[in-house]
Amino acid sequence: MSTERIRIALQKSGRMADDSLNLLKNCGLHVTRSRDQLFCRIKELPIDVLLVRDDDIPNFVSSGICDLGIVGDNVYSEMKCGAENFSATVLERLGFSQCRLSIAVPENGAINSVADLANTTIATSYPNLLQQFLKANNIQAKTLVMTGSVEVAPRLKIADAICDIVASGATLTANNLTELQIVLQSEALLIRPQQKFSPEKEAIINRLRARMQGALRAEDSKYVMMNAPRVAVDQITKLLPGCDSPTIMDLNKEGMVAIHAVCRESVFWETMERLQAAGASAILVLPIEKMMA
Ligand code: PRT
Ligand code: ZN
Repeated sequence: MSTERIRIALQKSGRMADDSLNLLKNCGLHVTRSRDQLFCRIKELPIDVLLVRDDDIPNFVSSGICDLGIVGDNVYSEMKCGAENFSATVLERLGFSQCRLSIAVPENGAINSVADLANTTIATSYPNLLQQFLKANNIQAKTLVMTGSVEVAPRLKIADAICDIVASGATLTANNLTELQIVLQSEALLIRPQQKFSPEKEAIINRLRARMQGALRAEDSKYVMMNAPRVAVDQITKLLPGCDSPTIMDLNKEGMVAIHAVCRESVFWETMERLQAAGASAILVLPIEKMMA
């Protein structure tokens, strides 16, 4: 019997922890853990989970301590940008933990464009990505590295601008800052080392990856059912988001059909209103639990 197992690094606690474990759960993998446990076994597939701080994940994967990792693009790209001999690559973009790394400046201040950043001081926890951005834009500016509370730097007059993670923008507003420029759009990534593993390990990784793709696809997809006059089928098909061939079945009523379709994008209330206006009735939108291509 094979003894090969793969090891995946996930954030132990924090903004990505629950969504990462949830993704594994949606892949049919259950991680049982007690508080403070750093290492867990998964029963369903030969996979072990290492729970660590997110900052450690890119290096753990790059150096081969772990075979896979789930980490924010912001953390991954910052490490990749700064480290020599960094060998972790992106296997899959996972869609959750969306945020952006942005340069922000005081509202109604002297900095109104990227060019105005010349000769300023910018506070950030992302010095490598910031320097890369400044270099690409031919701007000389000083970087002040801070590990937290970056948003208070302009108020303390220790920096003119900041380069930090923004999600809703509420933190910027609360600190009288306004977003000037997006440096990186971020989301959770599944990463792996560049070098190939044994065929056995590659097979486990491929299985997990296929399940993740299926789980992510199912999350965005909906099963839509409705009744409609047969003459409206073409128009209704065009209105269904991310769907090319619905199933059409005759109803026990002259000229009427049932339409069933898998929509690979969100179905909003506006879409349902348009379907109704096109003649559809009894419109049902159902979640899809699992999907395999
Ligand atoms: O302990 P550990 O080192 O593992 O975690 P951490 O404290 O370094 O990171 P954590 O848990 O805060 O975030 C993990 C990852 O979630 C980040 O690396 C991002 O990829 C992603 N993420 C998504 C965010 C946010 N949204 C977010 N809003 N990371 C940080 N923030 C912070 C941001 O720093 C700023 O202070 O939230 C504030 C801005 O939020 P808004 O909504 O006010 O704009
Ligand atoms: Zn961290």
